[in-house]
Amino acid sequence: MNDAASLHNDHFGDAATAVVNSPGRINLIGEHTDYCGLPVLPMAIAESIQFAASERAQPGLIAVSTLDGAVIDSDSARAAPGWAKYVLAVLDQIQPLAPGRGAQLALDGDLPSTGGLSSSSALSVGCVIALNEVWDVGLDAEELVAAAVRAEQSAAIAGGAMDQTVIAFARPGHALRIDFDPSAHTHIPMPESFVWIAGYSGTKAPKGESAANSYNSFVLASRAAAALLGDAPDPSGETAPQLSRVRTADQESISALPTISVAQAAAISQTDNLGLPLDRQLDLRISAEHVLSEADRVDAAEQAIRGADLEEMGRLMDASHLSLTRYGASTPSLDRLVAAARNAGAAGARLTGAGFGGWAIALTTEERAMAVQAAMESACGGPILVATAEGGALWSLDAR
Ligand code: NG1
Repeated sequence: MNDAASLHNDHFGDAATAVVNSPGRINLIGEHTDYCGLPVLPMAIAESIQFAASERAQPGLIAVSTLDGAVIDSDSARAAPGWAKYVLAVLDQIQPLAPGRGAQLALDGDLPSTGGLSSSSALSVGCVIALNEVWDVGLDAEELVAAAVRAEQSAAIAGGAMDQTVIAFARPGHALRIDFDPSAHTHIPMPESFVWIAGYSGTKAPKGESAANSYNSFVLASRAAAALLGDAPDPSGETAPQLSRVRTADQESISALPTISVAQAAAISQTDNLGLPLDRQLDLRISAEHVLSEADRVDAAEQAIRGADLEEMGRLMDASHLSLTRYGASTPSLDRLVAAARNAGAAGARLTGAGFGGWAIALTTEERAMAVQAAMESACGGPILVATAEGGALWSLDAR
């Protein structure tokens, strides 16, 4: 029995009827592209959050976690901080589909909640799947992911769907290329010669808090850039302009994109200002240059991984990090971590996830792995982990 199942037994006095393992992820390449409808290339990792759940007679949800010993009761915990916010946001999505039903949930895990490894999405996806099982709601895989995305968007930032998708659908030994426009999932075998090291920069990436503005600025800038490059806003306001629809824009038009205020960007894209200060300035040229070049790097990276071309993959990661630094997503400690990995002989290194703190990844070989880990640890103090490609939360259900 895993620790979540034992906790469920101990705390609620009966056995769980649903057990889900929801992993974290590293994104290998394709950063800040998902909310533009452009591809990403992440993989699920071994570090995860486990859920053990069962039905209870009273409506609502009681959740208990070994992570901090907290007990959350949906009747009284609306202002609860941290992980509870995501669990309650999921409840808001699923409870209307199962009116009057109640659930009890125990959580355990070893996934760091420091930003960059997707602990919030591991929570959301695992919780959606657990409630879907316990209440027999009948959501299919795509609907489960969509519910988790909506829950997180309501709890934190106007994010894309990369994290929830890979956490749900990943297969062991494979990275997952995710296309959004049109939607497609491609499982790409990970070469045995590739060793992935992830290191913490020492600074949290609080996207639900201070970094939310930075992230949402990127989202709004990309929408306005797409509108100016020719993707006309939808008059109903239902879908925002997306850079995926102007992927072939010429360099001259991209170079001519202006710097404008949030108020202007919202007007041009005919979308919400995403809670940003109206006079904040957005550089649309830098936005489009990063996003469109990063999408090309995803295509090239898929080929490099398929061909087990470590040097080429490393080169693409270095280029991605440079572009993200210009975009405004990196920090001095992420840059230190990346430089330390490269100096120790990594083929390439880059920040992973939204940035603003959190984690960086390096690609290396078995022979150099120890040296790269040691260098990353001495640059920022750790923790450092060797990231392996694991199965996603839906795979964990099927593998039972
Ligand atoms: P992280 O930093 O792992 O939460 C966020 C978004 C992704 C994606 C990346 C940047 C959420 C839940 N996650 O990832 O969709 O936009 O930033 O590539 O919003």
